[in-house]
Amino acid sequence: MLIKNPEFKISAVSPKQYPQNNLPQIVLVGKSNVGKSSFLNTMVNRKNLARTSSEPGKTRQINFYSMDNSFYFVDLPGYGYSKMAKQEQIQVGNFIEEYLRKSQNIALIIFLLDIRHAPTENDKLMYRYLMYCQKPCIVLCNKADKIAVTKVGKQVEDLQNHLNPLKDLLFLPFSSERKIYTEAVWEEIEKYLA
Ligand SMILES: Nc1nc2c(ncn2[C@@H]2O[C@H](COP(=O)(O)OP(=O)(O)OP(=O)(O)O)[C@@H](O)[C@H]2O)c(=O)[nH]1
Ligand SMILES: [Mg+2]
Repeated sequence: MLIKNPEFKISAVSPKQYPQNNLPQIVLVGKSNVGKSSFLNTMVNRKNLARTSSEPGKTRQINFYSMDNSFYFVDLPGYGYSKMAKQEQIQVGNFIEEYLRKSQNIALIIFLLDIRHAPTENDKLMYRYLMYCQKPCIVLCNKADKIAVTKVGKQVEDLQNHLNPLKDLLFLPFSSERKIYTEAVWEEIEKYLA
């Protein structure tokens, strides 16, 4: 899919700030620093639409980006950033939970993992929460450029065995650095927008 006009719309901290229309929302979920904001930039071919940082904890609110006024990408703050003040970690957790519970327009959740590491305790909690929410979900194993191309398939399989042994979710590799897996992800997204 070619997005002609990706636009930042609003940073929300409470449901009354969520866009008040029925456009579908594609939601980015994952631990801090896993590459959610970079994912968005990669998918729309922009360097700085969403702000990214090598320091975890860059995104602290719920950012809505309109894609040609036909759907939104929703960039959630990351969880599990241990250097963030406890109070703020709790607040971020509440934003995420409230959004997932209250938004009426979630078409697909894109759950990002780091391809190099086993899921963290927080990843497992998030996985269980997403299963409980029963919203459509796919899993991206990000930073695939950090491992040998020949190991990518096996690593994706291992992560799925670990988190989703029933194998009822789709797991795909991804890399914002290499930009070679974007087509497969767009194909999936398009299914959920149809
Ligand atoms: N090598 C590599 N680095 C990546 C990839 N995706 C993201 N990064 C880097 O990882 C760091 C974090 O990326 P962000 O996109 O800011 O991560 P985030 O998930 O939005 O983080 P929070 O906003 O803190 O939740 C940045 O330094 C990115 O350049 C990738 O696919 N490969
Ligand atoms: Mg971010």
